Amino acid sequence: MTTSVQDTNPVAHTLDKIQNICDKDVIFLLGKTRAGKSTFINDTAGEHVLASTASMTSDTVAISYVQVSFDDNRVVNLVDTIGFGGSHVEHTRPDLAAKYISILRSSENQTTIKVFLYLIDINDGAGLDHENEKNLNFLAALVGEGVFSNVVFVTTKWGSPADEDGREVQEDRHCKWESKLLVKFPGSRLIRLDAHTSRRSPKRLEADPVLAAVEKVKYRDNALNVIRFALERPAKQPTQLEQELNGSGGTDMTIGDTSLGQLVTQQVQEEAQSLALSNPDVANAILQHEAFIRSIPVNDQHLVEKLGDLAYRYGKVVMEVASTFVPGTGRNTIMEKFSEGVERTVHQTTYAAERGGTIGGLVAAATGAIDTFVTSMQAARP
Ligand SMILES: Nc1nc2c(ncn2[C@@H]2O[C@H](COP(=O)(O)OP(=O)(O)OP(=O)(O)O)[C@@H](O)[C@H]2O)c(=O)[nH]1
Ligand SMILES: [Mg+2]
Repeated sequence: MTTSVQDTNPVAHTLDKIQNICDKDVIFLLGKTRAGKSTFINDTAGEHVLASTASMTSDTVAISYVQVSFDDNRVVNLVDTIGFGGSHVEHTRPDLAAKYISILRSSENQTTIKVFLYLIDINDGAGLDHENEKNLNFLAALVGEGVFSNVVFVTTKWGSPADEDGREVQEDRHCKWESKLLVKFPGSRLIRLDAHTSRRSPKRLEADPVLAAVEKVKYRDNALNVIRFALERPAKQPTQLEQELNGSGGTDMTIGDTSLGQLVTQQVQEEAQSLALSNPDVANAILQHEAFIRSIPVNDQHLVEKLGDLAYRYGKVVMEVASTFVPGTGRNTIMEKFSEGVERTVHQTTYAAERGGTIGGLVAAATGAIDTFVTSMQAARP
């Protein structure tokens, strides 16, 4: 079915509480950083509403949603999440767990999310390596077995059918994912995005507006096919995390008491153990960071602010360790740039918070933190 681009321009809003958006079908997009989540939502919206570039750092720094209408009167809320494995200090697994908790707490036993789309870059040769396994375990602890039938895995970034050799490698990888995922997540489904039409390069599209318009409609159709498929999954059910948070014992829980929190503790401890010999300072920093987050009560009204503060302290330790690899005065330059960046970010955050409230402040804080990290590290270049 070919669909025309919708009339009203969609906008991205930061997602604060899930109950604000579950009057419509909610689709959560998850996956490794650069898997194509934001691009998928932009394609569906027919507009560039979310940041997405080819840069090596993760583009998405806040969990946000975009409302999209299609097929005349169908409306969905698409939630863009922060990719697993992103470079930003607020993207550690404990931070991500805490962010999901702050969004899903107090959903008052409503069933809130229709489908989880988990995007996988078909060119990611790592397959089910340890890192991917950890991400999938995170997904499993978040949704719980009872909701596996509402999980749809989507392979993205398929190449042109004309490139037969390339496609063969991709097909082979798709089969491998299929055999593993359907065993690990019984009841889930695996589908392809764009199995027959590969994307043209952004440069080519920029140079040829006619081709760009044709391609835009095609990308939207490809994404909408996935959405139509997703909406046909069984009726929505509360995730394991929501059941824990909003059940009778939920009010007294800390983040570490949830199943997701427990998994993350275990994952961080393993990570710290493997770093203990080569990098004891970083190992200690990640353990301390996780321990702080684990102890925060799930209903803490200042949860989001606390995460920002912890990310700063954690970022500082990581920056100090990173700077020790830089000889002589370069090290001091990095820490000077870091302090400058933090000061600038605090100013910008206060300014944004006065005008845009907590959400405005958080976005400014996250953006400032990335900028600080990048400018500090660049300062070390000779
Ligand atoms: N060839 C091709 N490139 C894609 C596709 N989807 C996304 N990309 C490119 O992949 C890069 C990353 O895409 P994003 O949509 O930003 O990825 P993301 O999953 O939102 O990443 P984070 O925000 O870091 O978690 C961008 O350069 C996109 O243009 C696709 O289907 N095909
Ligand atoms: Mg993104």
